Amino acid sequence: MKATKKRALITGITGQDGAFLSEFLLAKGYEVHGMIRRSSTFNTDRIDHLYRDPHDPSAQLFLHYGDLVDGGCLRRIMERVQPDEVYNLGAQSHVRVSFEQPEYTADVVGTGTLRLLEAVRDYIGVSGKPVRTYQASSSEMFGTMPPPQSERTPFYPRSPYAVSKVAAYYYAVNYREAYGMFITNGILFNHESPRRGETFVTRKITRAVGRIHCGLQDKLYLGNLDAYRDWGFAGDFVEAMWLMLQAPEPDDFVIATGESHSVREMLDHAFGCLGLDWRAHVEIDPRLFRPSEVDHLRGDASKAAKKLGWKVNVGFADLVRMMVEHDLDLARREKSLRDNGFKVALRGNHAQG
Ligand code: NAP
Ligand code: G4F
Repeated sequence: MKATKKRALITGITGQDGAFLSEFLLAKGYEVHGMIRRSSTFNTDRIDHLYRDPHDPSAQLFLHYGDLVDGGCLRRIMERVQPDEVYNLGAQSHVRVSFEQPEYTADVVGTGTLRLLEAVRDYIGVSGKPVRTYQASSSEMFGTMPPPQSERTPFYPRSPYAVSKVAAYYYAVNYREAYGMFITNGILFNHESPRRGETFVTRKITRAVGRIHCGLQDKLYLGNLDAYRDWGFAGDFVEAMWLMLQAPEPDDFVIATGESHSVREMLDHAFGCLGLDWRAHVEIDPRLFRPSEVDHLRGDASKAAKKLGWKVNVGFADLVRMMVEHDLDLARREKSLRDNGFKVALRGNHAQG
């Protein structure tokens, strides 16, 4: 390892944000280390284009097996990587799934953050290195509080996921105050991209649009169409994570576009991109409703604009178009496979996401 390069450790590197952040940090000249979970199928699709064999002298991305439920491995990874910056993005991040798996979600999202902070604290203790940590907090923590939500808005979480994120948020605040550690909470509102997991509503919709256009699918089953979200572009949001760790002091920042749209409006835009009418294809499946919903998220990111110089580059209409175009291309490739006799699985509805 070259001593001159800044070294970052990312948990959740195989997720949407992990992939964008890795690209961003590699472009800035960082040596990037990611923690990945052992899986029976490969789970590195989003970062495969960045990976080189570690024997290759030009390799700058290194992967380590680990899990936020395993404190021992977190300590070993800290000692092996000796990072300057830690980005804690790992999570069971699906709100509805958290109602099905509340204990597991709490273990990974809440206690997992505590385990990581303990590993960072101990590593700082032995090394004296002033490691900076980013905690992936969420606008879900605001729950029922009316928009616009800012750093001053109280939390009212509405799901096991959100409650666990609130716990993680306060672990981060407490470790910052108790031990003087540089830990920053990024309270990020929904951010999307063509790399978004296919059971989150935006991607579920744009995947369906592409497949409906190509004749691979006819129906799209959704839950609550009346929820409003502040949807931004993930590529813009990872820059904010990095900016937070370059600030002179640790703090908490809301990151959002300041504009919200309903799921219904998202349908209008996405189906409209290809001249389709969603009303002919969308059906409501009550199993996709949540036991308690978050009705309206719209963030006020003026503190991040002022203190970090962060701003939105990709607006809602461009984001939706980017995702539809990507998923149309994907559907065309699926169709070509199907036309040549291959079976194409329409995943996404397997477990009612
Ligand atoms: P994502 O695509 O669902 O990725 C989650 C990552 O966490 C994946 O790499 C996943 O690994 C990993 N992970 C899951 N369980 C883990 C465990 N037990 N130990 C270690 N890693 C584990 O999520 P994302 O959209 O990139 O979001 C990144 C972070 O920001 C998450 O903490 C999320 O809760 C938070 N957040 C997201 C948004 C948003 O709108 N995207 C907004 C606010 C906050 P596998 O690939 O192996 O599953
Ligand atoms: O896309 P969603 O699943 O995202 P949600 O619940 O807002 O959570 C995402 O953003 C959070 C930040 O605010 C992150 F912390 C979290 O990790 C995740 O990335 O659902 C958005 C809205 C909800 O109101 C949901 O009820 O869409 C509604 N919806 C309607 N039908 C649906 C569906 N959501 C999903 N996933 N699937 C549906 O069929």
